[in-house]
Amino acid sequence: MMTPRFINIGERTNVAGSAKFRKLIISEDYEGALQIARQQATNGAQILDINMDEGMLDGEAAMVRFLRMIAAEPDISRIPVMIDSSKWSVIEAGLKNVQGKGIANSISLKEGEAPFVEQAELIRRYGAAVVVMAFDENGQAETAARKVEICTRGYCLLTDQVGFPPEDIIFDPNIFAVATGIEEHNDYAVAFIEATRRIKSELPYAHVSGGVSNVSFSFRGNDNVRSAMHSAFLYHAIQAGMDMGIVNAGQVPIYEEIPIDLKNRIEDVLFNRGNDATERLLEVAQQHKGHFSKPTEDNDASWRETDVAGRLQYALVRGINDFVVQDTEEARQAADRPISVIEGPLMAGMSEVGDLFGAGKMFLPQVVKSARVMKQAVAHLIPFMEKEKGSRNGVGNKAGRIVLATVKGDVHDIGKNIVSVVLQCNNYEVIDLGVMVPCLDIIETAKSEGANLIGLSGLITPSLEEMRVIAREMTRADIKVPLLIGGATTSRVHTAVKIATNYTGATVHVSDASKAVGVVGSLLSVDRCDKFLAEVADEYEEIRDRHAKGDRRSTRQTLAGARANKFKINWSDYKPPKPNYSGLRVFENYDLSMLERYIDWNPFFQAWELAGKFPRILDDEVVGEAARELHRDAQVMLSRIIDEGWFNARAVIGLWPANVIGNEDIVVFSDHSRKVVLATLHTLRQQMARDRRRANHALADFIAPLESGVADYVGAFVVTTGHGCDEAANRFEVAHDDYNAIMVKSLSDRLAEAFAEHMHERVRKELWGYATAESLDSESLILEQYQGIRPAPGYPACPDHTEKKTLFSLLEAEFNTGVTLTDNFAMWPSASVCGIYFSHPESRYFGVGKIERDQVEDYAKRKGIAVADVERWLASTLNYDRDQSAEKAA
Ligand code: B12
Repeated sequence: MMTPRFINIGERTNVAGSAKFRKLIISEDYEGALQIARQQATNGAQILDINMDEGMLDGEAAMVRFLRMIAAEPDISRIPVMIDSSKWSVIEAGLKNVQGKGIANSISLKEGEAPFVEQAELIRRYGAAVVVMAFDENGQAETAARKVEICTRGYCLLTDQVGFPPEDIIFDPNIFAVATGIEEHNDYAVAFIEATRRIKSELPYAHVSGGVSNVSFSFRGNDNVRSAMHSAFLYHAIQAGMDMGIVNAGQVPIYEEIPIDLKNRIEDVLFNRGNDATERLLEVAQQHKGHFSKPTEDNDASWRETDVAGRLQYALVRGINDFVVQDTEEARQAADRPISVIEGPLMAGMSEVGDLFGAGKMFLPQVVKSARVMKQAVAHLIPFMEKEKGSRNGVGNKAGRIVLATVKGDVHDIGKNIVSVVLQCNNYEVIDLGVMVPCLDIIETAKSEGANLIGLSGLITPSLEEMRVIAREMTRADIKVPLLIGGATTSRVHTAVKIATNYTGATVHVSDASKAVGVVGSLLSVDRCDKFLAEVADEYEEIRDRHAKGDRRSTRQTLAGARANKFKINWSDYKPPKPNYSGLRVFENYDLSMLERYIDWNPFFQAWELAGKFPRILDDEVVGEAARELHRDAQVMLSRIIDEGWFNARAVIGLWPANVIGNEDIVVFSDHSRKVVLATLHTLRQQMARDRRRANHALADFIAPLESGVADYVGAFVVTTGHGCDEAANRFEVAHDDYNAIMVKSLSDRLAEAFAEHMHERVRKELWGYATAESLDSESLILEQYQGIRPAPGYPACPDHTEKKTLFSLLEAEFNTGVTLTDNFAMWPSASVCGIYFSHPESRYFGVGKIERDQVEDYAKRKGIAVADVERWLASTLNYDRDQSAEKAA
């Protein structure tokens, strides 16, 4: 039963949640859309959630237009508006246009503290309240402990750092589906309720909200059971303190009126009582209605009965390559010239693919499969076209020529390859120079090939520096074509502040493959280019302005001050566990089947741009079908990789006596006498202004100082599953099968990460042996619910990639694993991970954040290198402009 203090959020004005509202907005029937808002208000919604996140829409414009219309309707504008978007620009546009006090939905710590604080400050300036998702750098919180931990962190930042009124903070600690058949999900409802109870008691004045319908997602198609579940869930969550939620109020039955048998079974599921709770609910649920399943097209061969053009088009849109050569040949024989097959049915099919992708109706894996059909068809036609002396690549008029490269010192290419495929699908010619490409090669190729655009990709932070250098050299070489920047570590801010300022031509950051097509299209369009560039220039100018102001705001304390607030462990009370052996252990041809259970599938789906958490993503209403198919294909390939031993997995693990000297240096000793120093690992300390409740961490804090007399230890590792990967990918590439080439690389990455996870478990349980009794399932491993950490150079806790050099020499890693380091400290082969092991129960991951010049100078002295070198490698970690600082010094 709902108590009066619970606030209903109406969600029908959400294009993602209501097909009717979406249709009205897309067809620009804003009057009709207004009716929906009115109905929501009349039906008792006390807040209106408005969401315009739809591929076909200009989200900002739609949000602004709708908000302005609402403002003129007194019966609607009497209730507050929640501006809901995953895009910050839409939220900001909404905040500027909302009447009265709005609510921004949502921000999170997903990208770390800096953007979180920046966005919160703006929201505060607009006087709005904020919804904070329980989502941080490690993903969405699933357990009560993580939900509370993230919300507490968000709360402290908002109240201490931003000065946000606590009563304007609404936490959304994630309601996830229960009764999915996956054991780990059984606690999701209790976790939410428990987290709500703790948030309400521990974080004064803050509110708790959530999307209630998620909880019953497993019962879609059975509205009776779903709404009974919502009612029961709300009954308990509200008692725990939940203040508001997205609920279809009119459809929630009164708690007391739910038939007792159904209610008991639902509550057993919600509270995870008994192993058979889901089955017992299913028994009743089935009395109401059976499960729906979509008819499969797999066995439907009727499409083979259409004409050849129809078949080619069908195969392209569905990515079916079984008959591609046969059909292309038939089409060729019927056509006047081979090129007509491309310009006719193939291009028609691909433009349908492009439209569907643009409209958010097809997803990346499906598009890459379509591209495979196209490539294989074109490959079949090329010899015939060459006979006719066809144009370059044998294909008719291209929309533009783009040079793509992963920059020098970087080996990552999955993202670049995906962009390349997507651009080719859209009729651009791509000259892909591969990985580790020196600046000069990029410039010379762009010149000699007359490229219309240059695209650079990079994964690790040293690549950011390389991109800046390339931009400068492009200016010097008098190149004028637009420069596109992409890859995991790149950002709009870095592009605007550091790269665009070094290039006289246009520079545009592109966050993912789907956006690449639109950006390239605008840049190469005679009509749209100037307007697009002017918008980018304005936007980047604003970013630079904000960045300059932000720089001044983000005060840091001195290194001495940060050291005084270091993370303190009482060493006199603690005896570090002694490893079962000391020195190196080498593993060759490691059994790949051992690694399968450690795979974290979430980054895999992210790489393919499918949004959602595994395994829920497989049942997702929007991307579920694409995700299932991709997962199925991945399983098939994984079995082949394992059964046929495609990769040679190699690892080296080292465990040594170690202590801290000074404040941040970990000295590694050759043996237990602790007389001979093998190497020193240098760590960096957080310098953000902190109150006493939170320490300024450095990884060295987790190891006993030498003067404590406590015998402590440290470990390190390099693992790789990359040997054999490029060869496997090449086999697919020569068969024009980018889909499987990208698939094999992304699986090799997943196995590398899984290998690191597996070896860490072996270290804890056996090689170091401090957690012999540990027994964790895959989910808990992914959530790192174990003692000890394994930070990797380059990760936020140790941002200095050059430390890999020390690790490699300690581990004799090149010899022991065949992994080498590039000039910029990327590892080759690409699917490799290295890191340091800490065993202390209080050791944890953190981000060093930005550091000041005093620490840089101290660090340079400790490492015995020049300050300028430290500044170069830690460029994106500096809290000051090193160019200005160098000028001052000079
Ligand atoms: C998967 C992953 C890995 C995999 C694979 C990496 C590889 N193949 O090289 C493994 C597990 C092996 C790995 C290892 C490491 N990783 Co890693 N990894 C990631 C992770 C989780 C995802 C990266 C990814 O593959 N994304 C999917 C692809 C498809 O996306 P993408 O490359 O960004 O490309 C898309 C867009 O950016 C864009 N795009 C890309 N290029 C271009 C180019 C143009 C022109 C355009 C228009 C668009 C465009 O379109 C693409 C498609 O949408 C990121 C974190 C993150 N969330 O990004 C960390 C991350 C990249 N890794 C990081 C680090 C530090 C490492 C290691 C150095 C750690 C270590 N010490 O072992 C190693 C280095 C590996 C090496 N070979 O040197 C850091 C880098 C930050 C930094 N400070 O340098 C990150 C950001 C994690 C973090 N938050 O600290 N990693």
